[in-house]
Amino acid sequence: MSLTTSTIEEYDRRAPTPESTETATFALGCFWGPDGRFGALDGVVRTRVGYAGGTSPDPTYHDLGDHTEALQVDFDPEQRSFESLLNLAFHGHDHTRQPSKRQYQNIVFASTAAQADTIRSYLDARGLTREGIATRVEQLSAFHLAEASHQKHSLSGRQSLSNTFEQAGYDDADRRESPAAAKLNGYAAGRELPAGHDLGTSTNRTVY
Ligand code: MHO
Repeated sequence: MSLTTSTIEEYDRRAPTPESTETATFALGCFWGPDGRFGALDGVVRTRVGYAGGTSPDPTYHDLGDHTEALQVDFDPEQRSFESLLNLAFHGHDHTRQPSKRQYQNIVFASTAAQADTIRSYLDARGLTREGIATRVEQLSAFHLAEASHQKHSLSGRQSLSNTFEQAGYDDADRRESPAAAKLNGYAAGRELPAGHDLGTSTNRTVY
C-alpha cells in the first residue's frame, strides 16, 4: 500500500467535475456503512453524509429533529445509472419494514422529475407501489451536511491514509468532496476497489 499525496491530487484532478455529475440521495440506516459501500463503486465520484427527510432547520448528530441519516452520491451518468444505484439501495435494506427510530429509517429520495419516474417504474416492474412498501419515497427538499467527523468515517479510522490527505493540505470540506477519499473510504470499509481506481491499494504481484 503506497498512497502518496500526488496519487490523491492526481486522481482528484482527473475526476469528473461536479457540473458533470448527477446526485442521488438515500437514507439506509447509519450513514457510515452506505458511505463506504457506494463510494467504492465505479462511476460514483463523490459522496457526503448528512440529514434529510425532515423539516427541522438546523439538524446536528445529537439533535436531528425529524431528520434521518442520509447519504448523497454524485455519480457520472456516462458510467452509471441512477437506476443501478436505486437497485443497490433496495438490495441494502428490507423494504417491508422500517426501524422504529426515525434517525435510521429507509428513504429513497427523488431530486428530479426523471428520478421520480425511474423510482416509479422500478417499483412498478417489481409489482410494488410507494404506498405499499414501508420504505419512504420522497421528494428531496433539503440535505443538511453532517459534521466532519461523520464524513468518510471508515477512512478516519485508517491513520496512514488519513494523514496523506492532511499532508496534501486537504481541509475537512476538501476531504469530504474528494473523489479519492470516497474510494479510499470504501477501501477502508473493506470494499474492493474497481480496476483503475485502487489508488495504490492493490500491490502489484508478479504472476509466474
Ligand atoms: N451506533 C453507532 C451509530 C453511528 S451512526 C452515525 C455508533 O455510534 O457507533 O448513527
